Amino acid sequence: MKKKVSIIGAGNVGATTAQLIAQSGFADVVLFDVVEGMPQGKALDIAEACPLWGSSSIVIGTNNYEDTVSSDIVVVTAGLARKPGMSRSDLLEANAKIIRNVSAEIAKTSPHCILIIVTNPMDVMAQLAWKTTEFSCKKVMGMGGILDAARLRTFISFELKVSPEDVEALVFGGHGDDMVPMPRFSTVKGVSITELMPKKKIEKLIERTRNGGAEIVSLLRTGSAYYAPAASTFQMVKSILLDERRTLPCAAYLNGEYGVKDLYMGVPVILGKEGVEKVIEVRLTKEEKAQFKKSCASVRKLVEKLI
Ligand code: TXD
Repeated sequence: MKKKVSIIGAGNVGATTAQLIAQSGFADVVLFDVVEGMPQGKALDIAEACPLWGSSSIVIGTNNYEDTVSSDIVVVTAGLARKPGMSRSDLLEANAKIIRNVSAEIAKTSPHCILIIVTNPMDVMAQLAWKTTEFSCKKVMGMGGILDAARLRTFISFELKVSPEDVEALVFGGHGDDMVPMPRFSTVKGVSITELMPKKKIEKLIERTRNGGAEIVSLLRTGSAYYAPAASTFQMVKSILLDERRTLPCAAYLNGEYGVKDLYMGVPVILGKEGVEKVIEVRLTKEEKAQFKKSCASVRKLVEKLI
C-alpha cells in the first residue's frame, strides 16, 4: 500500500504540491478544502494526468476530514495569501483561526502523522499547530527556508551565469522580512560566493531574496508565489516519505539549540521518516548571531500575541 499524504487547502500551493506528489507516484493524495467542488475538481484533473505521467497514485478531493484519516503526512496550506503591500505578519489573526481549527481536526483524524505547515506567517503557525495538536515537536515543522534558499540560489545563478543546480545556499531564521541568508554557506560547487562576487553584489542578491515573495506578489497582483513554494514543500515530503535524511532548512522547534528556547525557527535539519531527526547546529559569527537573534525576536513577538 502506498503512503498517504493529505493536503489541507486546495489553493495554488496546495494543488501544485498535490500535482508534484501524484506525478512522482510516491504516495496517494487527498486534497481537502472548505470550498465545495473545488478540491474534487482539481483532484480529478490531477488523477486524469496520472496515466500520462505513468503514476499509480490515487488522488481524491474532499470537504470531509474523514477522507484524510490515518495520513502519514499532512501538509497545511489553508489560509489567506498576501495581497500587494501586505507583509506575512498581516495574515496573523485570520490564519491563526484557520490553523487552530485545522490542527484540531488533524489531531483527531491522523494522530500519528507528520505535519508540515506552509500557511503564513509560517513559523508562528508551525508553533500554533504544534501547541494545538500536542504532537511531538519532531513531527511538526514548517516550510520556508528551502524556498528562501531556492530564491537565493536562483539569483546567484542569474548573476554568475551558472546552472542553478550547482548552486547551494543556506538561509536561517524566520520566513519573514528578518530572514538570515548566509553567504558564507552559499556556494557554487563548494566554492563560497564570498570568493566569487564582491560584497556589494552579494548584498544586492540578499536584498532581492528578502523581498522575493513580495516581488512576485506585486507582479501577480492577485495571490502569491506557488510553483517554487510547492516544489519546496515537495522536497520535504519526499525526504520524509523516502527517508532520505536530507539536510534542509526548515522551521523546527528549538529547545536550547542556538541558545533559543521554546520557539519554531528556520535552521538546517535532517528530515527523515520520523520527521525532524536532528537539528544541525553550526557555529555562527557574531554578526550572523545578531541577525538570527533579531529574527527570533520578531517571530516570538507574534507567537506571544497568539499563544
Ligand atoms: O514559504 C511559505 N511558507 C509560503 C507560504 C509560500 C507561499 C505561500 N505561503 C502561504 O501559504 C500563503 O501566504 C497562504 O497563507 C498559504 C496558501 O497560499 P496559496 O497561494 O495556496 O493561497 P490560496 O490559493 O488562496 O489557497 C488557500 C486555500 C483556499 O483554497 C481556501 O479555500 C483554503 O485555503 N482554506 C481552507 N482550507 C481548509 N480549511 C480551512 N479552514 C480553510 N480556509 C481557507
